[in-house]
Amino acid sequence: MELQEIRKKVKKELDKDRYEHTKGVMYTAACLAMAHEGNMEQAMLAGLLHDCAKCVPNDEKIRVCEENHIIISSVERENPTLLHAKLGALYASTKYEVTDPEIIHAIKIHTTGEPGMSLLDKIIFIADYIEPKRDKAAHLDEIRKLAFEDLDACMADILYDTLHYLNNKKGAIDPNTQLTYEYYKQYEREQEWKH
Ligand code: DGI
Ligand code: FE
Ligand code: FE
Repeated sequence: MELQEIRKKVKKELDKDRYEHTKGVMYTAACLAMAHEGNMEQAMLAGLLHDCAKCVPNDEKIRVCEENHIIISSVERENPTLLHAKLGALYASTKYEVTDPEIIHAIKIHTTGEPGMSLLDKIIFIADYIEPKRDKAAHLDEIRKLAFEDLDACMADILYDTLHYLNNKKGAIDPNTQLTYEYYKQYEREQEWKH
C-alpha cells in the first residue's frame, strides 16, 4: 500500500486527537531520522502506524491477541491498553501489508521499549514522547533537545521519567519498561531533576 492510502485508512481507525498525534509522530520520526542518519521513509511509515490499534476497545484487544496467539503478560492483562503496541504490529502486517520486519518490530515495542533497541526502534519510541502535541510530560524541553543530540541518553531520560510517573500514579510497571531503563541508564544525563 502507498503511504497516502495507509494515511487515509489509519485516519478512519483513530479518533481526531489520536490521528493528530500520529501525524506528529510521523513527522517527528522523519526529523529524527534526518538528524541521526536513519531511513526517513521507514521512520515515517513506522510513525504513521505505531498507534494504529490504539482505538480498538480493550476487550477486543485481548480477544484478537488471543486469536492470533500473541502472548499476553500478566501486566498486559491488567492494563490491556499496553497491548495496542503488539496488536498494532500485527495490524501493520495484516491490515496495512507492511512487510519490513524492522517497522513491525519498532511498532511492537514502542510503548515499553526493550534492551538493545535498533535506530528505528529508538526513533519511534522517542518521537512518540516528544511530538509537538505532547504537553503533559515533565522536562519536555530538555528531552526534546537531547533527542537530536544523543538517542541513548534520551532513552534513559524518558524511561527515568516514565518510571517515576508510573510509580506516582501506582501504575503497574511492565518488566520491559524496567529492563529497558536498566539497559539505557548507563547513558543517563546528569540532570538536576535526578538529584
Ligand atoms: O500510545 P501513546 O499514548 O501515544 O504512547 P505509548 O504507547 O508510549 O503509551 C503511553 C502510556 O503507556 C503512558 O501512559 C505510560 C504507559 N506505559 C509505559 N510503560 C508502562 C506503561 N504503563 C504501564 N502500566 N506499565 C508500563 O510499564
Ligand atoms: Fe502507543
Ligand atoms: Fe503514540
